[in-house]
Amino acid sequence: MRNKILNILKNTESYVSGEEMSRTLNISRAAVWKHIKRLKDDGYDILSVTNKGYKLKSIPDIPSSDTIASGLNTEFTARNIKCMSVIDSTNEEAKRCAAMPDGSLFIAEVQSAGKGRLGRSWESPNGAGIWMSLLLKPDIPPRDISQITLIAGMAVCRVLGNGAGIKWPNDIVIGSRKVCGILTEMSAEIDRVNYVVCGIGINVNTAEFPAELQDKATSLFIETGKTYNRSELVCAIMNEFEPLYKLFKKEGFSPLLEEYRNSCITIGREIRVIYRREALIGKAVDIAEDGGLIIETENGRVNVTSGDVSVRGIYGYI
Ligand code: BT5
Repeated sequence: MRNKILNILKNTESYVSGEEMSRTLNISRAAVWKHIKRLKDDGYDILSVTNKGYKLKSIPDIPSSDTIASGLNTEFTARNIKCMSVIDSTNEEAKRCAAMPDGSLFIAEVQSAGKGRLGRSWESPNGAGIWMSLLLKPDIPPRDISQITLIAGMAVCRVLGNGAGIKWPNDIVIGSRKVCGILTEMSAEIDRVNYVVCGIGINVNTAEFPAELQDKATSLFIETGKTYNRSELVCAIMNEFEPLYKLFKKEGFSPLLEEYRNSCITIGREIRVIYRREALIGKAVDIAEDGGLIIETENGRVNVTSGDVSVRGIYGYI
């Protein structure tokens, strides 16, 4: 019921009366008032004016199930949300809760042991960013799972808009600095996926990074001078992710290739990549049908399906 009230308030520019809401939702005016009071207690700034009714002024920045759910238009993505104030890593929590339904979302205000790839750590300061993980149970072969990272990147990139680009496979960058990292993990048998956890970390309102990250990392706040409502961003990303993911499950990565190529800043650049324990140097020329990065090297073209890529001119690689 709270979500329904919130939806009405969000979708009404001016005031909406208690009477109108009680009629629409078929509950008493006292019940409407109680829900409004609870929303206010949770940090929603709601104006109440006699003879006019209620008007939503702002929603709290701390992502909660309510603030996220009220803006979703998904079928199953983020329909179950676990919001936490502190956790080691939302990816770890999603794994511990792997019995929860497909599409469950885990989100935390702060991570005490945020993880990057290959045992690296992910700086996740309190309240400054979006630290979240999606639990997914796709019926696709394990070899295609890495493409979920690409899809999550596309969803984030669409929401962040012009200026943001994807550094293949898992970084979103603005200019030459990283604003978002994605870590996809899975539990699988040889030919069957049990579950996938797609972790997304976005620096949103971070004002300053530790010295070792200052040249490599950026935030939306640093780039634009504005602060952003994290719940709204989470919603928007979930709403973009689901149709991309559904299409991918049905038809594979090919229908998404064109958009991925257009968003990928790696193409056309000199790169260095460690692939199958070998260092390859060359020029990234395209994205393959399977989402791999095609590199033109001295010895011909190579399709790299996973790897740690350094792009000349980005994060200090010169
Ligand atoms: C990644 O790894 O970029 C994946 C990051 C995934 C983070 C999310 S947050 C929610 C979920 N729960 C988790 O525990 N993780 C996921 P990688 O490509 O390995 O990049 C890691 C490197 O990025 C580090 O070694 C640092 O150099 C740099 N780094 C660390 N924290 C950063 C930050 N907040 N912003 C930008 N760069 C950062």
